[in-house]
Amino acid sequence: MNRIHIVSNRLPVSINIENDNIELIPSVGGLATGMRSVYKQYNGKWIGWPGLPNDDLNDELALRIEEKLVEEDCVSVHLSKEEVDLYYDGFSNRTIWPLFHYFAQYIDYDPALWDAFVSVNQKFADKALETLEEGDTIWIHDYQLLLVPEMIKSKKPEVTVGFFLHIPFPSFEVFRILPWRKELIEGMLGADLIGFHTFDYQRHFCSSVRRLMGYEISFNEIHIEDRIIIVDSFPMGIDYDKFREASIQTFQKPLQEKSKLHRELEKYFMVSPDRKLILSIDRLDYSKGIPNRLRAFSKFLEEYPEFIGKVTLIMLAVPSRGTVEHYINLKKEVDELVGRVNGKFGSVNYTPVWYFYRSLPFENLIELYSSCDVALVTPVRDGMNLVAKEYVASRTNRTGVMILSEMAGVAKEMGEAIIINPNNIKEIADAINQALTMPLDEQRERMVFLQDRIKRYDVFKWASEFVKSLSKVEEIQNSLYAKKINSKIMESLKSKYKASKKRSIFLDYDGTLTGFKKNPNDAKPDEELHKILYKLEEDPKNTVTIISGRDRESLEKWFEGHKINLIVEHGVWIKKYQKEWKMLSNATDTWKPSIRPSLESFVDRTPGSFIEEKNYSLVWHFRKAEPEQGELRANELKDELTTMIANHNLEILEGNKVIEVKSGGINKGIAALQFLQNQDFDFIFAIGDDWTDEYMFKELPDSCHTIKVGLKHTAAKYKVESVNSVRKLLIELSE
Ligand code: GDG
Repeated sequence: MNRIHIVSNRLPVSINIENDNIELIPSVGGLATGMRSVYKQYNGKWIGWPGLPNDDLNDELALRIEEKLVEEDCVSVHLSKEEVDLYYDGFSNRTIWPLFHYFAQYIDYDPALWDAFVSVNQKFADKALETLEEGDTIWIHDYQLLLVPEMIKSKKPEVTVGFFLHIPFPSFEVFRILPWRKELIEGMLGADLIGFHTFDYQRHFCSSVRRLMGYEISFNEIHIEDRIIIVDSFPMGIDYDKFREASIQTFQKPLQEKSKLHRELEKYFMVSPDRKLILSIDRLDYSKGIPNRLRAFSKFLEEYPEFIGKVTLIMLAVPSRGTVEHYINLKKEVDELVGRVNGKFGSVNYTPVWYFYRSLPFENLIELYSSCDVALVTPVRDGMNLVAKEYVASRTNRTGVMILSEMAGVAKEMGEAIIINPNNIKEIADAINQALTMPLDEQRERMVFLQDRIKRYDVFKWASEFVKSLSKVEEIQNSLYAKKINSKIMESLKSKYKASKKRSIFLDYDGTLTGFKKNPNDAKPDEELHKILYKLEEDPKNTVTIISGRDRESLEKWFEGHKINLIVEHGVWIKKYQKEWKMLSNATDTWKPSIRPSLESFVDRTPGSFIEEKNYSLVWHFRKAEPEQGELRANELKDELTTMIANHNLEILEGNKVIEVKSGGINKGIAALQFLQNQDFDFIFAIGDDWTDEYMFKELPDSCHTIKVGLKHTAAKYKVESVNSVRKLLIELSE
């Protein structure tokens, strides 16, 4: 694999300017650690905002900062104060953040924020585009940059694009609230690989893609006109060894080297050996469930008074987004709750909650992790939650109990924790009691499992798994493109076309000559298509045949005046130019009364679906049905029909959002062969998009030019991407 670049809102360094001296301080967060290993190893650049609005810098200073960043292989995206305000504090944190964390009541719908989000995303994309070279791969991170994948893909389709979302992806019922929902999905779909922390987020995303865009999704592949996108889950890990080693060192430090906090913690335990500490660490964010945690702790002291005076909750709340109203209110609420618990249960010698509203150095964090008996992690929504993993990694003596919200992504990997519903105060209170009274053996048993898993799938493994999948996606794309018609193939096709004297041209209709419509009767040929076909037909060497699953009536009406043959109902009927309709097979319709009631019951149970009746087939259409229900019912119907058709000579065809039951013994392949019988065509061309056309591709002799529309696996010789490419190809041939 060639270079891999990273794009994220912030660069992995912060800039400190003191006495005109510029210092770059590397970030120690999980993302920075994991990604540093990737972009360094693959000689890439990291594109992001350096964290200082450019209004604060004069030109000379800005230039010197830039030089420093270049040394670190960082490319900075410059943002003004106003841009940061509208794009970051604004649309990212006032609109997307509450929406994706199910806080619909907090969403800001201001269109000015959206406009800024689009233009700043474009700035990131432009910087990335300047950096990208042929063969490069790019990995974009998180909810601030949801539009960047498409902005890159549309300009440089050959670049492999990865995207990872660090926060939850909400259910469609919540996501649909947003006026710009479609734009966000389109933005993300610019990526070739889209990663989430959990399968649930992945499934919610796929559901939104299905419902908003109508794209076909099979397993974890999204099929769009000319591309396949892989969606998968990659639960992010931590730098396990760093936490473990730091924890070991903490215990080995001589007294005089211990921090003030550490000495305080040791003093706390010295008063009485049965004293216990509970730890809570988060950014002060409404998604983290801090008020409920305090309520639950209060309830615990109320219900289990024997612990009053013996248990302290250490609560570290790191200031965050302090200018946003909901965060200001949250801070007030938390302050009040802490005051209330301490007022109610505290005494001269006992403070139930030690509350720190600040960020602490890493060393202190480790001291807290390794000294506290219980970790209380109770977010109401959390993409992953790395604090839970860091606590586990720091428990070098393998004791300690984790109480964990089922709403955190990390709960999926931590079955050995005590799992709670963060809105159930009583349940959390009981869980605290269970944790504090858990025998050491049981603690160790649980901790061993937790540690093994988190050690194995650490942040480096997470990053390398994503990178591995990126190169796999690249391979899949390459194999899909392998048969794509390029200029060389086109030239050869054209010269064979020119050199030939008698040509047969088979054209499928829906999905080939024209796109799919919600209502099949709306798919009439447009002006452009008429012109293309007239041009083909006017060449006396050409015999043009539309070969389709449609019924006789619409095609006959639509192509009146064309010098064209029609083969319809998948080969049951044929109408040669200026001749009458003739049956190609001995199809019957006597079976219809026994099959129709079954289809009707599916129509009744599946709003939006309907039956189309052809002479020798019945078709159940579900394009207009709710997509997931449609797919589900289609599978049910296929099952049901399979047992029903046993006594009739019938076939079930699965087309694009349709299930068709038809008289057996005929298909497009057999029909095309019958048509060609006893004729001496020296150029046979067949083009179609779905698997009913595959019969044609398989049955026609090897010398024929068979072409699949779309990138799926096929028996055809070549592929083109879309209806548009079909039209271009026909125009080029006939010229
Ligand atoms: C987002 C998603 C997802 C905290 N206080 C201090 C401090 N921290 C460090 C922790 C941990 C990190 O901050 C917090 O990470 P989380 O994962 O818990 O939460 P978010 O910041 O909301 O992160 C989240 C994550 O992205 C990764 O994908 O897990 O769901 O919301 O590493 O150690 N570090 C120091 N002092 C502190 O006071 N030094």
